[in-house]
Amino acid sequence: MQRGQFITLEGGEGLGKTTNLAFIETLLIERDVDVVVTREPGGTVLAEKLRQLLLENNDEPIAEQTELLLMFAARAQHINNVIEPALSQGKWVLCDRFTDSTYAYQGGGRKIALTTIRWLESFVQQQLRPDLTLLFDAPVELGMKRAKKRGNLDRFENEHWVFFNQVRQAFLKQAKNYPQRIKIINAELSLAEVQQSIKQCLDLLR
Ligand code: Z5A
Repeated sequence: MQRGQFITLEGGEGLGKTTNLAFIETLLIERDVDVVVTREPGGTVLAEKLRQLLLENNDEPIAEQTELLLMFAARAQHINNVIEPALSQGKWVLCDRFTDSTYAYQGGGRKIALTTIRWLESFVQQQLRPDLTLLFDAPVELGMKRAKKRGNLDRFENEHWVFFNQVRQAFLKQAKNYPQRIKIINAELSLAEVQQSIKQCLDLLR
C-alpha cells in the first residue's frame, strides 16, 4: 500500500490555521483522500492532557526545558499512536502545528539551542518529516489582534510582541532552510485569496 502524505499547518497565533484546516479537509475528501485531522500538542488522550498542562496559566512557572520535553513527549505519543499508523495505512494526515513550531517557539522564542531540538527531533521522529508544510505568515500585530478578539489568552498568548516577532523570524528561517517542503501563505490576504494559494500548494502533492 502506498504511504499517505503528511501535511502540517504552521505559523503564529491567530493567522488562520484552524480555519483553513477544515477547508483543506473538505478539499481532500472531494479528491477521495482518506484524511486524519489532528493537532499538536495533542492528538491522543495523553497528549491532550499534556497540551492542557502546557497551555494553562500556572502559578508554578514551567521551565523552558520542561516545556520542550513535554512538547516532544506529546509528539512521541501522537506519532506512535496516530500519525505513523495512519500514514502506513495510506491515509493522509493533516496536522495543526508540528516540529516547525518547536523550532519557532522553543528555539526562536525561548532561545533553546537548535542542536538540542534537532537531537530530540531525530530521537522522537526517526525519519518522519512532513511532506508539505503551509506556513501562515503575517505581521505579529495582525495575529495578536485576531487572537485577542477571542477573549481568554493561554500561557503562550500572554507572551509579548518581542517573543512573537522572534517566533515569526524563526518560522521564516525554517522556510528558507526547507523551501521544497515549506510554502509560505500570506495570511494578510482575504480568506478567499488565502484558500486559492492553499489549493495551488496542495496541487503540488497530486
Ligand atoms: N507550541 C509550541 O510552543 N511548540 C510546539 O512544538 C507546538 C506548539 C506544537 C498552541 O497552539 C500553542 O502551542 C501555540 C504554540 C505552542 N501558542 N501560541 N500562540 P494552537 O495552534 O492551539 O494556538 P494558536 O496558534 O494560538 O491557534 P489559534 O489562535 O487558534 O490560531 P489559528 O488557528 O492560526 O487562527 P484561526 O483560529 O483559524 O483564526 C483566528 C481568527 O481570524 C478567526 O476569527 C478567523 O475567522 C479569522 N481569520 C482567519 N483567516 C482570516 C483571513 N484570511 N482574513 C480575515 N480573518 C481571518
